[in-house]
Amino acid sequence: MIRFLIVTMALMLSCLGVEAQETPAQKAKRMQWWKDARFGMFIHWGTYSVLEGAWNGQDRYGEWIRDSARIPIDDYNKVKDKFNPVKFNAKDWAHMAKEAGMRYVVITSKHHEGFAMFDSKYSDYDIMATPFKRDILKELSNAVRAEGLQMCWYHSIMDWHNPDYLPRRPWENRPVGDADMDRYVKFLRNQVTELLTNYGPIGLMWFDGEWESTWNHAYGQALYNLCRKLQPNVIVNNRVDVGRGGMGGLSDAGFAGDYGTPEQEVPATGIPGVDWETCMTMNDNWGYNRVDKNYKSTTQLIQLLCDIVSKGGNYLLNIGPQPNGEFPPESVQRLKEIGDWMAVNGESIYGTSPSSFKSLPWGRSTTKGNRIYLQIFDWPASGELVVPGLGNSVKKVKLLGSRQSLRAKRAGPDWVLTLPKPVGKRVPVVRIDLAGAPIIYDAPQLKYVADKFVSVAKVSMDAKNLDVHYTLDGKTPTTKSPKYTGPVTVKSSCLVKARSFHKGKPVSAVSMASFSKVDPWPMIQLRPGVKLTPGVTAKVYDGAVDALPMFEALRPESTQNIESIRLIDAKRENYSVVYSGYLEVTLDEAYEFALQSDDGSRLWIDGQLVVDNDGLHSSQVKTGVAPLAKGLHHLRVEWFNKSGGADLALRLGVAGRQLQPVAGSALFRR
Ligand code: H79
Repeated sequence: MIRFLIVTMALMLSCLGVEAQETPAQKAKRMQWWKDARFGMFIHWGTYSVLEGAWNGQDRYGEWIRDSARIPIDDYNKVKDKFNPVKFNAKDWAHMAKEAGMRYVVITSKHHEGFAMFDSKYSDYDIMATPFKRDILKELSNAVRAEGLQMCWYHSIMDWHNPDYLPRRPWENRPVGDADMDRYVKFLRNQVTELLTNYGPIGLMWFDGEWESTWNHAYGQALYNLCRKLQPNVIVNNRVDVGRGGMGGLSDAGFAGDYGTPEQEVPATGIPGVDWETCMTMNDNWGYNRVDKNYKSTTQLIQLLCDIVSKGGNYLLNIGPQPNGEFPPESVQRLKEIGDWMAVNGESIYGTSPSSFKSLPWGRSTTKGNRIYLQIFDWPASGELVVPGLGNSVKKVKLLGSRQSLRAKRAGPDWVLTLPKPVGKRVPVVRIDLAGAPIIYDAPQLKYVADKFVSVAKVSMDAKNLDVHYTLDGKTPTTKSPKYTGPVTVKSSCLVKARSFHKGKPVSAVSMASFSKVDPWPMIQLRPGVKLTPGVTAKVYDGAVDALPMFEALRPESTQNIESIRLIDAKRENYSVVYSGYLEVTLDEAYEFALQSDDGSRLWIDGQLVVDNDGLHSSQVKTGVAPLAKGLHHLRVEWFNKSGGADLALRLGVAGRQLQPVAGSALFRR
């Protein structure tokens, strides 16, 4: 059987603000302090911290303890009576953030448990109801501002305390009673108003817990607007609205929110024009857990900061303070060590633009005007550091924290720097002053939908401002090879090679991709007499799952006929559907399929997996390609919804051309 390469790629999602009143230049100005800051402190502190991650003999819980340990509300309500952090000193915290090189502090004004860490007149479940009775947010905002940093709030939309909030946790037998989500939203807006009125200028609002089914775009847009109305310069993250696609954290266009929020992960590459901030724990929990000693090393944390900033993102690094009001000693030590590094190397972080290089084998890079910074993760044993494909002349090279200039010599398209003996520091940084803005000799980027084709494949080649020459016969491109002017059509199996040239000289590595012409999967021959009717069959299965189950082992609750691949019930939770039938295609071609779903889904054609979009996530598109002969093919789409929003759509087109929704007229069932 032909093994067919499946090309799946997450659709590029852009995260654009939707405020029509604001021009891109005005938004850029509002975002400027945050873009320059690059590094912030997250603080998860609340009633859960008192429990230190332990309940009923289990000690692996974090800030989700009320839910994960299934603590009844009456028991959990008593936890706040033990909140008495006598060693809390806002000035110490603010000073540690400042000394670590952080430029903003985001603290939980309210986490999912619903407890307000401030004096709220709209709730008795607040700091004034604890033995501590001090407005922590007031003390912290004053101290943070005194250090010259921006004070910011994390505020959970999801609320496990307020009786009006819906849904209840699935395991709870707390009656719904006369719960009223609209009334909850009023309460939420009242608290947000307090936070943006009583505590001076706030840098940003970090919402979370927006993924439950009760939150929607109208609420999200209105909450965003409220924040901007109360403080026109405030920045609001994208979790205010429902446009986020999974933990990757970026939003689709048309949703409110100023930036994307990848959680515990760093995007593979930067995304030009999209602002984002990776939030991350130092160990395995956001809230304090007394047995969690799985801390990342200081070097790892610095490398993560460099990686994120080199891709154009911000790093929001979390602390889970102890019940006594002190940061865990492991965190204090890491903050101090990061601060020592930032004091010397911070200029390679603050106010920088992303790396000019696509990738560097030994570390990361950032850019500032005519300067590039090189953050060295792997010190070369030879003492010679190759800076690949750098076209400029070099004016000056310096290791930050030392006075001496370093030697640089040109080696073809590269520069080679002579480093001093290993300096034994964490992540040394080299600064290069160039004669002009960086010119990088990148190998051409080859773009195509699939490397297996039926009739032709189209390849585009991009090397920014450099010339590209290419070959289709496996030879290394020279200036005599064809020059790239537009998409190249490949008609038979071959190896494509391309290289960038500058002023008639090869200046980059050779990029390559091999393409194969394949036989399309044969059409299905129906036995004589078999009659087809339009539409597909949908088998519906009840039950909560986190990923697509083995449907063969399950019994459907019902089987229905439906005219196309679409949602059967947008409101229902905890169910799965398998759609099956035949798809008719009109050409012998490689077809591209785009499967969009919330939560997970998969597409099978003729028994082969073509698109895998499984897992718990909000609406997300994945694509795949299948070579199909003209005629009928078996089609099967599996889909499930756990909770929250629901979505399903299938689009199709000849690979490389525009995709269209799969029409009911192309679908058949027996
Ligand atoms: O406050 C910390 C965590 O307690 C909180 N966010 C950080 C900053 C957090 N809450 N939940 N989670 C993290 C994980 C939740 C994941 C999921 Fe979903 C919610 C999986 C399915 C629904 C978000 C939406 C990710 C995929 C879809």
